[in-house]
Amino acid sequence: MPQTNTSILLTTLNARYIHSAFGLRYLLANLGKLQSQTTLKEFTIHERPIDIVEKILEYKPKIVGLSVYIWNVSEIGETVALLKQVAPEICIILGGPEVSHLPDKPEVVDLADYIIKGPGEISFRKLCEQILNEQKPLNKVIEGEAETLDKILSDDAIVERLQGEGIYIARRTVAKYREAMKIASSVQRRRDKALPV
Ligand code: B12
Repeated sequence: MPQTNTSILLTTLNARYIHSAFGLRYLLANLGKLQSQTTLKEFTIHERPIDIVEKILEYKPKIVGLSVYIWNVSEIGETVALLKQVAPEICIILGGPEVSHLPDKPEVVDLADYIIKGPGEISFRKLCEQILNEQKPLNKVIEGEAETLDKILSDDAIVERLQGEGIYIARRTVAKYREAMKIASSVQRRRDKALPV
């Protein structure tokens, strides 16, 4: 039975059932508080669009996020066209390499509500929060924000991030593992970065 509290459904059509979509898992891992109302469901390009749409509708999602790659672009186009016919109120967000290099855009882009180009981890969460809070952005194409690698997180910040995902651990536990991995404190790491090379 599909999970009933699914506001967001993350999905794609893999080329074979043995493949799994890593990109969707990255998005799910970065959804923070929205994770509990999100379901990840994968299909393959060998299933009929009508069957896929029927299964998607069973979740009653408000938002459907689809990963578009070269191997599924036409099947996703058929699926989205059908989904928009039967449930136009569902907000369709597309991402993935095949929709990241506009203006060389596939037809499915015209059917979708939003396109996130490039990395989706931060931008997908922000867009879902806006849509669910009835503050839909006006621009359809959103440039994906990249998580900067030079962002130095303190132990407290790591505790907070994990709490957002429902994992409760003490700051001293984070410190213990950080030290065991021979990673310096955030203060020291910031100092090291500030030093001229
Ligand atoms: C691992 C991998 C595979 C694996 C697994 C694929 C799978 N289904 O997961 C295997 C080996 C099976 C594979 C095979 C093929 N692959 Co491949 N593969 C990759 C590789 C190296 C990494 C993909 C990955 O996991 N990246 C990490 C994730 C996190 O990144 P991502 O998928 O791009 O997702 C991010 C964004 O795109 C975006 N995003 C993704 N989905 C969504 C959805 C929404 C709603 C939003 C908002 C954002 C979003 O956010 C994600 C996080 O930032 C990439 C190259 C690369 N460096 O990315 C090529 C790549 C995806 N493969 C490619 C190709 C062409 C193929 C093949 C067709 C090759 C062939 N000729 O056989 C086959 C067929 C795939 C299949 N499913 O049958 C191309 C796709 C080009 C395109 N325009 O779609 C890529 C980009 C390589 C390239 N530069 O040409 N591949």
